[in-house]
Amino acid sequence: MTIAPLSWQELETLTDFQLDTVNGATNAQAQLRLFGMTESDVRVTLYRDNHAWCPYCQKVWLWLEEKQIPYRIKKVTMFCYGKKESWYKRKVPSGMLPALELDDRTITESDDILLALEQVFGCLGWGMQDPEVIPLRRLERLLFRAWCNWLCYRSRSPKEEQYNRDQFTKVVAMVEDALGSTPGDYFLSEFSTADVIFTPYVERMNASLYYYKGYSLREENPRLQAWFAAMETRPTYRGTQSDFHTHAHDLPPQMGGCWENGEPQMLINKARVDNGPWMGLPDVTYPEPENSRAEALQRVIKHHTNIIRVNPADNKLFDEALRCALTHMMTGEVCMPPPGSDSALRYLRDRINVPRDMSIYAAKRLRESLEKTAALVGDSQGTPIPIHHRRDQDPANFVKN
Ligand SMILES: N[C@@H](CCC(=O)N[C@@H](CS)C(=O)NCC(=O)O)C(=O)O
Repeated sequence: MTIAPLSWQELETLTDFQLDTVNGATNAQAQLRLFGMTESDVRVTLYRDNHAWCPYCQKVWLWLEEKQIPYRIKKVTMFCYGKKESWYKRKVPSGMLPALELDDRTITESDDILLALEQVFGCLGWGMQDPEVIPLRRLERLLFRAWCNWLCYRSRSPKEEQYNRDQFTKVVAMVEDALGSTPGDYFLSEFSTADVIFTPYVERMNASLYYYKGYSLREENPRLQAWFAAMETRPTYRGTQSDFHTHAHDLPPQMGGCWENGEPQMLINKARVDNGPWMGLPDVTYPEPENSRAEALQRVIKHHTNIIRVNPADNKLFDEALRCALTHMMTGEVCMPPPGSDSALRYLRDRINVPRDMSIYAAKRLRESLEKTAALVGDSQGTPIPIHHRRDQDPANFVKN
């Protein structure tokens, strides 16, 4: 059966999704986090990037959420997707992120930020300078360099590609040993700073190597698999967690390029991350929450005017097509979009960002409905996602009118 698209007003009645950004679970939309305290308790401001793409910002963000330190969030544009705010350059002339204000001090460099926070608020389990944590911090940097060498430089031969892969998997074996050397699934016997330090890049390695190299970090390494699963039990991590699609396309401009190896498994993985099905990808394993569709719907309704305005298609055509995709997502019924709207629907499918726009399962459900709806009228793709910059995501274009 096919049905007519619901109006925006009708769609609104289908979601009761609500998020208390200030005192509720960790989320990417908050500008203030109080954890039940009051604004007068706030001593910290975190400056992080608009899109939650900056790994060093995620490290500080996760730490503050775990320690439940009340803080403000000010979002700043990264060079790769727009113009750095002049007020931020006056504060931090290099424009680098993250930065943190603690009382009247401005601190940059994520490690220095964590050290300063530890001095005032205490450590998160074992601290940055603990003899147990220092070798793990070194191991994380070793893993980071091996990942960069494999992903971010074009191999001149299959032999070199294999060498870089072997160098990376050798360090992964050391990470597996480190994880196995203490009881439990975390780096030390309890969750600690060490896990926070590993989180941002291990998440990006899992995504990028799956997509560009056909290598599934999480599935091929049992202790990392268990570590990811343990991390995903934490609402703090779930709130900062991104997905394969977001990272596969946010990393190239940040890293100066990510090189595909063209192997059969890589091509299969890439097609799946770009075109679906997104359910079942090894970017998340905790069960899907019941309200994932309601969350996606609420987020689109909130921003639909801008979403329609920035889409390259005619506004009226895309308004109807988008309502068709949302109607399908909420009712399961087929809702035929107007002819010629396939590329517009896929343009949006390719630009949903996790966790900036919504959480991981909500994004998967929305992508799925956009793709199914687009496929009813054609196979045209949206304007390709740029790889040298991401000015298609410039926040200046999304300012509320
Ligand atoms: N060592 C620094 C590295 C910070 C860093 O590289 N930040 C990048 C983003 S991930 C940045 O601010 N780049 C400038 C920009 O992209 O606008 C730290 O640990 O904080």
